[in-house]
Amino acid sequence: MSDVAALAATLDEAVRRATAIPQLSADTPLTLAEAYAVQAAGIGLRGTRGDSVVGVKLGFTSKAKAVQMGVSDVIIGVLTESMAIDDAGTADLSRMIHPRIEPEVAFRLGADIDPADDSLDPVAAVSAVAPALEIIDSRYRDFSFSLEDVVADNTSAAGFVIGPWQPFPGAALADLAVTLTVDGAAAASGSTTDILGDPIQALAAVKRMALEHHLTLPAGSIILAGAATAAVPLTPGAAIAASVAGLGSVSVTASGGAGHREAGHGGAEHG
Ligand code: OOG
Ligand code: MG
Repeated sequence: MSDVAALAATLDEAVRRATAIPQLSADTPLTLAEAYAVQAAGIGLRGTRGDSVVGVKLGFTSKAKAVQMGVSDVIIGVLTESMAIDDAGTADLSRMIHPRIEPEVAFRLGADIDPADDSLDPVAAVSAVAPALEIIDSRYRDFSFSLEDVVADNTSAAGFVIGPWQPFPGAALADLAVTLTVDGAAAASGSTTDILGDPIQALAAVKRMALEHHLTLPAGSIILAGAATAAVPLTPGAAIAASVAGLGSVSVTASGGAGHREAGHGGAEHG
């Protein structure tokens, strides 16, 4: 049996020091249930510093992401207030190790979702939808991990930016072109179909996984449906924008930060 609290503390320190650590699974075999317990304990540590939960995120809902990371099951993580960055704002890279950025679709809940309520359609609880950017920053060296490692590490969550909220059409959001630009040049492109066939499918997945992993989904929660493309490295000074056809666009600029600390690698890691 692994020591959940100690593993959560190790990951939490890696976040606070912005320094990469070896994969937990290298010394401590973890079950998926233990990995989610480590994730929850880590969110608890953030809570003791005054941070609060504002939503959830899915990972590996697109094939491009699963292929990029070599991991294919859908996973869920927790978004906290300290991760939020204003649209057109600045991401502070000095607090990150080897950040990457990816274009997503976000939902906002207008009503509570009780994950245990079988008769509740989670789509009916959504009030708004927006284009979004997620910044991921694995706490593991070389951004490499097993499924259990990345779950324990709160699915690499490090920051998110939500574009202008649009009223939720209540129906399909498939087949909308998604583009990611870095300093105005195309860096990745895809379609909302790449997110589970349609990002609204993320809502049922979130409800199911929230029940399984003891997460709550109160009104006001933000849900990130997962990246539509592979992630690209986020480098100091870069200006990033994502657009989702019909939903609008969202942007962020990266500060010139010291970041990029890869313990034991003797220097910077690029991408
Ligand atoms: C894990 C997070 C994956 C997504 O949108 O698929 C994710 C990672 O790639 O480090 O956020
Ligand atoms: Mg993501």
